[in-house]
Amino acid sequence: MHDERIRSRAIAGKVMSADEAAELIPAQANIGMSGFTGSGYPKAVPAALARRIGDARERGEGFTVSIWTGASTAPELDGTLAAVDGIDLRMPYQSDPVSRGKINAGVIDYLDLHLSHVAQMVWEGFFGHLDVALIEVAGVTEDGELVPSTSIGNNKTWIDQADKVILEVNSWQPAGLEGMHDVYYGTALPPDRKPIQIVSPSDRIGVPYFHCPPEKVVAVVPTHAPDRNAPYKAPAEDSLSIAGHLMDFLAHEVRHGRLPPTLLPLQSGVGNVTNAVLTALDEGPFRPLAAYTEVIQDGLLQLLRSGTMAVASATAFSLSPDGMDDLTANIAEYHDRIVLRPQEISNHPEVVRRLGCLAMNGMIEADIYGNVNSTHVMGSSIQNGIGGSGDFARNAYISIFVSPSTAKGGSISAIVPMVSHVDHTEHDVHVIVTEQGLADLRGLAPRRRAKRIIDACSHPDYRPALQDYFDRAWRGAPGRHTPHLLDEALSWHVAYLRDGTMRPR
Ligand code: 0RQ
Repeated sequence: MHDERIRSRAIAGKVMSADEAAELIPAQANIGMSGFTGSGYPKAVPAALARRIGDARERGEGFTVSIWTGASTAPELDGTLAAVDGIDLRMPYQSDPVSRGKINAGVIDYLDLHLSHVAQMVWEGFFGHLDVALIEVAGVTEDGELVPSTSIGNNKTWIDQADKVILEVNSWQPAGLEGMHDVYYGTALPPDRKPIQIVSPSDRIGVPYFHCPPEKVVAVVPTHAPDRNAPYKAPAEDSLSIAGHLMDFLAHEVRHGRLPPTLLPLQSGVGNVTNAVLTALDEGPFRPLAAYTEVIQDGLLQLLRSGTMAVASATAFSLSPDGMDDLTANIAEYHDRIVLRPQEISNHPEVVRRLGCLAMNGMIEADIYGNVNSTHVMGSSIQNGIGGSGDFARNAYISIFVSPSTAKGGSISAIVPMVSHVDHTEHDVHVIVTEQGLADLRGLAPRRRAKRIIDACSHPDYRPALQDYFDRAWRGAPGRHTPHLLDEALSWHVAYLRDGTMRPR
């Protein structure tokens, strides 16, 4: 099996065990790893490295490493290394419960970055020198070209920048992935940048492989292991209501001539709510659709399967086990309708703006003026990170944020007087949707936005208190453009931390 995947003789000569490969990583190294939304991450060497760090710690010789990726990975990577306190700095996105806990405990430094910015910042040298690239690939060609796996993320940059490259060749990944990727080698720093020549989501501007000088490869570890592939939950009632409101909104925009009947290229965040929206689109009237997005989740694959969607561009898959079985079984049919790109291209602001993407992302909370918090719980604790939401929201044709109107069994309102952290400002947020309804904020000054959001999106249990806050702010604030009572604006969060609920007493 591995002989078929490792077709280069020079590379095949470097096969070794995960433990041997982990020994080649220097203490305190900066390591660029593959992996994006639970796909295409290395499955064996991170755990071997965690064992090595754990053993060294027992001898009193513990060390740490810094982990750079595309986005979130899996327990085998983030979880194992965080559990042995082996991570010094982590960037640019994670969603692992163990590493989240260590970040919030102050053990791991975390840099939460716009995903399209990462490669540029690494070229500029802000994070120091990249010592090792640890990359999962689906295979190596006769010429030593690397066949990317189920995510691309920042792999091209890691391979280019690192002193040495460790490859995991995963024979579990479908061989039919070969040719699906479009790795663009034309990016540069200003003033040498050229336009990104993508005018349609299906455009290919690169090559299907990563180039890597064979002498840079110091180890090759064969694996046969699945991606994280978490199952999606059956859509909850809230998700179905949100999807329904969005479908009505899109139909309204088509009727008013602001969107074509095929809509515009979709971007959708990951999660159960956005997956439910994609499912609703399959039953809707709009077709053929296209996606220019970050992640291909089950809902998007289903749209491609049914023919509702013609083509999808992304940087990674994020599939359930059923979704992965479908991709593997029908990969020949999907092959020419899916393009996986480096994340600085999948999320490129220039392309997102040109194509006019419809961006749909989840949020933690929004305030009555439309500022959105995607990342922090109660002001201080990171949940996941901004990911690509800002790359798309800031540049989208319509920027949409979705969430249930309450969290934690109703004890938290997702609509608050003032957000406890801002990721997307009122200027970047066009539409907010909860199960209660949809607020189209375009063209509305702050006072009218507040009325629209409170009336359409807030939960009835919290609506009177939000209206009361706004009314008193209107009367009592020092200015009436965006009136706030500063000694009260975050009192809902304070109440939750003190009493375990935001509910008015
Ligand atoms: O926590 O599981 O402990 O109960 O947040 O919330 O409702 O399951 O929703 O999975 O869609 O996640 C914003 C986090 C929403 C996500 C966020 C708690 C809630 C639960 C998850 P529990 P839900 P989702 C593409 C684009 C930023 C990155 C992004 C996200 C947990 O969408 O990370 O958009 N977005 N990337 O209980 C306290 C609130 C809360 C709250 C929810 N108001 N207060 N806790 N929660 N609202 C992908 C990439 O870029 C890679």
